[in-house]
Amino acid sequence: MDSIYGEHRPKMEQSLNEVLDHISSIRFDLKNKNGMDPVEHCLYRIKAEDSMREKCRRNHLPENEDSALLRLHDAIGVRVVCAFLSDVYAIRDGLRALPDITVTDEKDYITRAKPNGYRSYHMIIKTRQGYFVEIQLRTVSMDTWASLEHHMKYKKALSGNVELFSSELKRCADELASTDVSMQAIRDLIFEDNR
Ligand code: 0O2
Repeated sequence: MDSIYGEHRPKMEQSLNEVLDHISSIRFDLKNKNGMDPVEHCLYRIKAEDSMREKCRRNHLPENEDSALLRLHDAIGVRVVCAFLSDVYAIRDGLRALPDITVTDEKDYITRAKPNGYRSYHMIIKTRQGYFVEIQLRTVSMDTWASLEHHMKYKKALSGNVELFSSELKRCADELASTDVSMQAIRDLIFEDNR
C-alpha cells in the first residue's frame, strides 16, 4: 500500500527537525537568561501510517495525502514537557516570535481545562515548507496525568470501573494544577530573593 504521506516524508522530517532546532535555541536562550533549563524533555514523531489512517476514518475523511497533510494538522507532532507553568508560556512566546513559522491555531487547555481535567497548551504551526505541526506544551504533572488518562481510555477491559477512575483522575488533575501554581509561586519568590 502507498504511503498516506505520498512523497512528502523526507520534507516532513526536515520540517520536524527545523522545529526541534527552533525549540532548542529558545530553550538555550531561556536557560542563559534564567539559569534554569525550561524543558524537562521533548518528544516528537511523525504519526504512524496506521494511526493516521485510523484518524482519517474517525474524522470521516478519505484516507489520502490531502486529509493527512491539510485537513488534519497533527501528522507532525512535538510534545515539550516543562517543570514550571511559566516555562510553558515562555516557550509558547518564543515560538510565536519565530519569523519563519506561522501559528495557525492555539488552544489553552491550561487556563480552560477540559471537563475530564486534561490540561496542556496546544499550538498548530505551519512551517516554511507548508507543513502543519502540532505542538503540545505542558508541565511534568500534566504529562503524567495525560499518560495515565490515555492509558485508561484505551484499556477496554476497564469498563466496570471507568466512572470511579474518571472521577479520581479529575480530582488528581485539580490537585496537580493547584500544586503547579504553588510551585510556580515558590519559584518566583526564590528567584526574587536571589536577585
Ligand atoms: P491522537 O490519535 O492521540 O493523535 P483533533 O483531535 O486535533 O482533530 P481536537 O480534539 O480539537 O481535534 O484537538 P485537541 O483537543 O487539540 O487534541 C489534540 C490531541 O491532544 C489529542 O490527539 C491528544 O493527543 C491530546 N488530548 C486532547 N484531549 C485529551 C484528553 O482529554 N486526554 C488525553 N490524554 N489527551 C488529550 P487525538 O485527537 O486524541 O489524536
